[in-house]
Amino acid sequence: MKTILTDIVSIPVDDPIAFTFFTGYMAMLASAVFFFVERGSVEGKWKLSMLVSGLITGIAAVHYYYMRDYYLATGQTPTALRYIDWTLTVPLMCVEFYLLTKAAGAKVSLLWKLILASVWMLVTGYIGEAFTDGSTGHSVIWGVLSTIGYVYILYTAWFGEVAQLAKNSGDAAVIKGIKILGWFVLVGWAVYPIGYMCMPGGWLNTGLGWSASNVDLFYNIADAINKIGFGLVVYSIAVSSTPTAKA
Ligand SMILES: *C/C=C(C)/C=C/C=C(C)/C=C/C1=C(C)CCCC1(C)C
Repeated sequence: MKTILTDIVSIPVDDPIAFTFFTGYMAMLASAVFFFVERGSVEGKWKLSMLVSGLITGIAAVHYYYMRDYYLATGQTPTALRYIDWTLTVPLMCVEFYLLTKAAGAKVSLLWKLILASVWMLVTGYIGEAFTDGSTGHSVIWGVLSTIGYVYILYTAWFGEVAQLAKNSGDAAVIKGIKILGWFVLVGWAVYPIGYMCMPGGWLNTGLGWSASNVDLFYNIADAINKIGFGLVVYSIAVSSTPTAKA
């Protein structure tokens, strides 16, 4: 893909969306470097989890690099790039849940169920956004269908297999870590549907008059919190159960 116009187009100082695209990019890149490097200081069984944290933020950094350009050059929401990024990174977050509970007996079937639910959530959300006719009906139908996938992941993390396995692990760091990740899914992930509802025809757009430009603002803030936050939780679990690691 060709880099679009970064050198020519300037950042308007009063544009918070452009600001979050740039800071989001740098934060993702810095986090990826951090997770890749720190991978070397944790115990062997946590190295794969740390690698996945680095991949999540690294993949996001590359997409932010392009989304930033796209937004500056066109002023439009980079919907396709956004969903390509999520389609790679959200399943990787499911992999984190799987890896953390693997020692307690998590089966590959759990991983597939979570991945399937996340793909469902994202494909329906993409249809809702990319193929909108600007009507509330379209936005609501696809938003509700998407939410089914979200609730499934939420339920699994809080009450389902993931929660059960964490409890069975008997590892205090894992129990606490899964609890915190559950909060990320409940609160941090809930920011995305708020952004979604700002699109033309969305409830917050038609109901409260929130501008469609808020979509990217919510998504950018949520991405930084969730992707980097998830990685840091995994890192703290790894460090607290690695006797020699210095945090
Ligand atoms: C790193 C990216 C993450 C964690 C993305 C998460 C995205 C969601 C939880 C999106 C959820 C949506 C709904 C629950 C309904 C409306 C459509 C979506 C796709 C925005």
